[in-house]
Amino acid sequence: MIDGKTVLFSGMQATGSVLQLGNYLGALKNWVTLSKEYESFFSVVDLHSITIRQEAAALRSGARNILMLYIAAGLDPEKACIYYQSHVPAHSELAWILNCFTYMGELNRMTQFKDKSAKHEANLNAGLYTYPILQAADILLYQADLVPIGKDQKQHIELCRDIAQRFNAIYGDVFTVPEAYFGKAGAKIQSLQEPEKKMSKSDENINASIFLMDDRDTIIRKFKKAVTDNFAEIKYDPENQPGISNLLDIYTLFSGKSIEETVAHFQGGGYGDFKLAVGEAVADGLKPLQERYNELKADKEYIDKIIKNNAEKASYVANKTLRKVKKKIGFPELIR
Ligand code: ATP
Ligand code: LTN
Repeated sequence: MIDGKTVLFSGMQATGSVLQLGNYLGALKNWVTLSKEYESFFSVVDLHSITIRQEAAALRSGARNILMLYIAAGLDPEKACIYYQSHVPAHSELAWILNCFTYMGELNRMTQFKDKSAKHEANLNAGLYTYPILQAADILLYQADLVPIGKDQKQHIELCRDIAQRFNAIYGDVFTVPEAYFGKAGAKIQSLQEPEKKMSKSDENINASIFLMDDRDTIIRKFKKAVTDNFAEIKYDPENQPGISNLLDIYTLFSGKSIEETVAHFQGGGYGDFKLAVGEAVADGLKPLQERYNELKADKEYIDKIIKNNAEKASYVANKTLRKVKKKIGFPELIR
């Protein structure tokens, strides 16, 4: 809570230059809805991105693209504070402090670390390991009540809650203990090529993910190629038919129809027709976002102004929490 207002915080990594459909359906779409009701902070978490090696120019342009996609998806940057994590040094400072309130046993249990370290064996850096502590700092700095995310981030929010509660137990009520928020559907969109694993920006197989700026033909082609099964029945059964069930999830999120209605509608038809319908629904659904993005891209001055103003707004709130934390811990006060 800040000044009696419920606070929302979330972020996405600037890995790659564009978001994928799971980022949108699992997180961004819910941010847009929730931000109308809450005091909101949405960060492009570029400090998190460097846990995987990034090329400088690509990181810089990718981070800006993602910030513009937040706005193109419908967030109002005058209301919601959209900013770069690296513009607010308080994130790194609080992360260090929370490092000293987190146990290695807790970090050892993090499944994202296990997955990412298997993928990046040649660069097993300490940042990858302590990544969830920086994430906890992000959330706690803004006294967030609610963190809208996809299912894969559940464990990180639980750790954040444990760290907050541990700190509060020692120093009093310093941090709001946040809750995770998952949408009713879309919290886990699967890869189109390996439907037993989640869709991800950094998948090497470009056919596995729909990127938000893919053009209509590309979207339809990727859905046509989507891996399904041999049952020849359109049925919602994520356990046995993960590919078809994923397509049903995606279709319902764009068409507004229920799973039952959709299954009834496509019953008896082939997978080909259904895949084409999903592709068309997604292409139509992403069109307004794509148009808005292209407009924003042309308006450098407007985006620069947002970046500047929001870095100040975020810093103000974050520094307030950081000062309180430092005082409680017993660091000597600044003499002015
Ligand atoms: P990377 O491939 O670099 O790990 P990512 O695509 O997995 O990236 P993140 O930046 O880690 O995306 O996640 C941003 C937000 O999107 C988080 O809230 C995360 O839970 C959500 N998210 C990511 N992938 C999916 C998915 N497949 N389904 C639903 N939500 C997702
Ligand atoms: N780890 C998250 C990104 C992230 C985040 C956050 C999400 C960093 N800090 C704070 C919510 C709140 C991910 O999606 N990989």
